Amino acid sequence: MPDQTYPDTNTQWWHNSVVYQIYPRSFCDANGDGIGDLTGIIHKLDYLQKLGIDLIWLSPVYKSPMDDNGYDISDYQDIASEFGTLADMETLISEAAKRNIRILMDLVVNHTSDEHPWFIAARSSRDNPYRDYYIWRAPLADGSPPDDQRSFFGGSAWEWDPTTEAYYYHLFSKRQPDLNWENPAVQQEVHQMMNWWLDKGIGGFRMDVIDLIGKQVDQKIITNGPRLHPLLQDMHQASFGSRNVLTVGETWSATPEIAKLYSDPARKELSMIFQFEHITQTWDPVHGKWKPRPFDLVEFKRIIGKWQTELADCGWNSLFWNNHDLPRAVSKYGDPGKYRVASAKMLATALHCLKGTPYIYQGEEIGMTNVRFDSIDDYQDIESLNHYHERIAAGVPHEEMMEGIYANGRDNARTPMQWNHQANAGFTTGTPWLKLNPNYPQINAEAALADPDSIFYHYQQLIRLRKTSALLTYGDYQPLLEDHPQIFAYLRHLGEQRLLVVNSFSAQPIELNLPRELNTIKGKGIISNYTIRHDLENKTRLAPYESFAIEF
Ligand code: TEU
Ligand code: CA
Repeated sequence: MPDQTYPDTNTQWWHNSVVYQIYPRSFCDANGDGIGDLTGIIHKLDYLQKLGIDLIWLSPVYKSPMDDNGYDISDYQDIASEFGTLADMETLISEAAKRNIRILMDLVVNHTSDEHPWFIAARSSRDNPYRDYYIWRAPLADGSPPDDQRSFFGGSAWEWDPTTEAYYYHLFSKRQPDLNWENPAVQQEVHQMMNWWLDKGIGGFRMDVIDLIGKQVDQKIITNGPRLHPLLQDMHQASFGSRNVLTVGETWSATPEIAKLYSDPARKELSMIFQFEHITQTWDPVHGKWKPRPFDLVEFKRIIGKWQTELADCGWNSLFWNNHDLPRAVSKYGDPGKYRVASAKMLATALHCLKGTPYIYQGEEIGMTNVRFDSIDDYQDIESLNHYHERIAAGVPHEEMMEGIYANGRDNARTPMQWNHQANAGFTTGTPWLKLNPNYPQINAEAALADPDSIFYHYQQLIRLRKTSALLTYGDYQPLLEDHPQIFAYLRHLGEQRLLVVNSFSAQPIELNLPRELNTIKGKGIISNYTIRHDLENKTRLAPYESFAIEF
């Protein structure tokens, strides 16, 4: 048998990279105004280097009125004053590079802010040259909006502009008007802007709601519109295609078939996408995230297994439990209480041993948890607030809506990063823009760094393994115990090498009944959240949230 370590075609530098997402507003505040900033991030680069990550996905830091915390951009080529200056951004890029860390910029081009000069010009008169940068439609005869399309943040997707007597289209807040991607001038502006950032030495882009840019508004085709893939191919060709960077699209609507369209290298579109099937399976089919369904591990395994298998030979997976829009992984899928540490490590192993590029969301590496503020006034997220008011007005009881926000509200992920046990967790010396999770005296980075058994060092170990193991990067995925409601187990194969990965999602000890030939394996344990196992003999009982991987 030939020694088949690395498949020799289509290997990319980002195949064994690990990405860390920073939500700048909540990461580290260096100047005491209560808002995280670029200097704060620079101060924490040594921490990230210690963790071992390769890239930082930086949520937007561009100039913005902050209607949606920076996902509403008024100047793509400048930095919001609360985050710092362009010079700070250049320092961040170069200081990160010294530590072998690259920066992924968040590319938010489905929409701009209503304060972007393009939109200010566009709304000034119907014949302004920028008019066609956005999507305008006449009212119906009775003055009402052209159709019944809804914004993701609640209310109509159409906003009346009294000056020019027309409606403009916005899939998010009315302060986030959608760009008209059918206009070649818009495409060129975006390509130029991307090249301007690429020339600064960034490592690539995370592309916000990129599956929306091919939309056909009048036909109500919003996701996966007919122009989507041609637009991405044009973008590839006109900007990042020659730069050897990582690109990842946020695509809530992707199926594995669609994911291959984006990430088949031969098609010259993106490196990979974020798919959300495993996320939306925990949402209510009608009421969405505000009416959570219990987590179903069997369904989850079916979904993840499908993605692993379908993209095995074509395309590439991204792997994530959470981000700035989603609840904290340990609260959603593990146990934020008694077994917080064990379950956070288990979740890390379960994800990081899959095939794909793993993404860690800030605070995940220390097991930060969801938050429950008593008053709706303590929440800041525009999505939670808009939907709260809309649904309360429609008769939903306050308590019911709060349960939805506790489970899935975006501020769960946005409470400030917990650095130490001191005032405001060391996040700021001022008044934080969003209240902290009161558990920071127990859960913080300083405590994690001081404890060799912490979740932090478990992540560090997983990241190191990915750097050295071709099996982890390229091995095939084979599911085990597919119908087991509490165990997520699988094999990875590469040539003669195999990896067995076992993860218990149970707070009780449970029996592990693997196929008989696996019970007798002898190998090398590479990671565990209890005592390391090199074999299974006489030890088929799993401790609460036990998780391990054995190479054999
Ligand atoms: O998110 C896209 C998006 O669709 C989310 O708003 C999602 O609908 C919601 O959180 C889940 O119900 C991206 C960004 O990640 C998000 O932060 C922005 O608010 C949004 O786009 C608009 O730019
Ligand atoms: Ca600040």
